[in-house]
Amino acid sequence: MPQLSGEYAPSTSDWVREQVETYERTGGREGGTLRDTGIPVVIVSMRGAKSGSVRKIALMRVEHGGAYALVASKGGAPDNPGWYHNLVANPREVTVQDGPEPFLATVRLVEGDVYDEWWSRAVAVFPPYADYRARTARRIPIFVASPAG
Ligand code: F42
Repeated sequence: MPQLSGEYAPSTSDWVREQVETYERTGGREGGTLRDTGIPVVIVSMRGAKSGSVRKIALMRVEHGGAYALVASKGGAPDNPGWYHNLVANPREVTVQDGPEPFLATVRLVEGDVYDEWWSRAVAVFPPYADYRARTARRIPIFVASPAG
């Protein structure tokens, strides 16, 4: 099972840390949705841009053709989430878990028509993304994660 090497540094957000750990412990049988919304999440592991530690987050599951959009919405906050910087710095040190096993992934930031396509898919899965966009002048970055190799 592909795992990133190094020390795991849990999210400083308790509910996220708990969701990540529940999902990983049960292979997604528990902790697989955003609270009681019934909308599925995925677990993304990465290398910290400053710490070099293994960081893990949960994100809404936006999948198409085996690739996944990682939407750096952070609830429409004015600043990007920390994990945005991790993926920019270490785009090949990423795993995505959508079910029992994680897979090694490579991520790339998308722009233009590709961004618009993935944004539409993301809002279709999780309509609140549209509210987040309306809430901030920040352009919400989207990475696309594809299986490595
Ligand atoms: N967040 C989203 O942005 N989009 C989603 O679709 C989304 C869905 C979702 C579903 C379930 C769930 O439980 C959480 C969900 N979240 C979603 C929240 C997401 O998991 C993250 O918690 C959130 O986006 C904030 O990410 P963050 O990386 O800012 O995490 C904070 C809480 C954090 O852990 N901060 C750490 C700290 O010490 O303050 C540092 C984190 C970090 O990665 N640091 C880097 C390092 O080197 O270790 C350096 C980063 C830098 O700034 O260079």
